Amino acid sequence: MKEKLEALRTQALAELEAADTPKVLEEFRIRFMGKKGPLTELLRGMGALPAEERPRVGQMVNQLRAELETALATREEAIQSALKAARLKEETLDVTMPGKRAAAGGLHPLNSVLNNMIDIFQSMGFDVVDGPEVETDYYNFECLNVPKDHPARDMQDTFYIGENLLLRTQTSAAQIRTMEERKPPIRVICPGRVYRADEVDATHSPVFHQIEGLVVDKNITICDLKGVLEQFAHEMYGADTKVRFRPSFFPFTEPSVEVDVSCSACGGTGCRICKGVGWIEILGAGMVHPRVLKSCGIDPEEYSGFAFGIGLDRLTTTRHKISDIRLLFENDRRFLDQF
Ligand code: 2NM
Repeated sequence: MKEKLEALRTQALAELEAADTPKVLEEFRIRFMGKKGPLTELLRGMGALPAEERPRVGQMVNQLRAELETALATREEAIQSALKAARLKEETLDVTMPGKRAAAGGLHPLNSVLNNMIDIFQSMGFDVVDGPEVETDYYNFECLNVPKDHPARDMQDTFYIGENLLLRTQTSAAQIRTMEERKPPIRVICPGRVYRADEVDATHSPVFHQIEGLVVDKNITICDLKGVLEQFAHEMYGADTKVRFRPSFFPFTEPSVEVDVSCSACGGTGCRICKGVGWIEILGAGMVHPRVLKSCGIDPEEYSGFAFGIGLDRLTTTRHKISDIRLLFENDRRFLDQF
């Protein structure tokens, strides 16, 4: 009997030693200490023993049970503290690690060039005005002296939304409204998105950007136009940039001009960027047609004015050496992050 107990003790202690998870430990408890375990069985089998041996054997069994219970508790504690240590190690936070920096956004290249232009015109006393992108035929064409049969009004050039509604093809409408609302002197620029039903390629997009400007006052002449636009070109492209005015035609101005600057890439000798001519066209302008002034309630006998329109997109692509205008509209972070 004593040997049997001794063997049981050795086996139990060995199993306890090997137990390394709470689950294995619980299995051990049920198997050895439970109602169907060997200890209970031994006590139950004591009836077969001679009466004088029973107290001693009972004592030995109870002693073993007590010993195993202590060993079990000790083992349980050891397993729990090992688990806790492992968890603490895993959850360790190294507060000295460098942090992850949040990426700061930047201005879209169109906006940085636009801001640059706005600064230049504001320093010459221009206000910035705004207008809707959906316009009426009246504000987009009629009021600007664009005749009914003018090719610009063709469905193929203009996105019509309805009989009289369209996506503006220029920002002039905002200036017309300004003339209707304010008394001269007027000095405004109007930057914004405009739309034309162009075929899309590397240099054409159906949506692009314009800044149009307007000055109306007494005694405004083409000399004011030249002075303002030369100043703009010099601030935009550098003081030694040459500027030339070529006669042109627009229905809303008379006379009309187109303005070129000497190519900043080659200095005017001719290169790939200026297609060998040494000049780059940057804007169209002219003296506001008397009929346009009259349509807006301004007396052309008392006042005169000049207006201009500058394309923002080509200016941005040449300044940043961007090869394809479509890149400006795709909002690909790999492209935008370069600015
Ligand atoms: C251009 C060229 C010439 C222009 C005219 C007007 C308005 F509203 F005053 F009549 N705004 N902008 C104008 C004149 C625009 O773009 C190439």
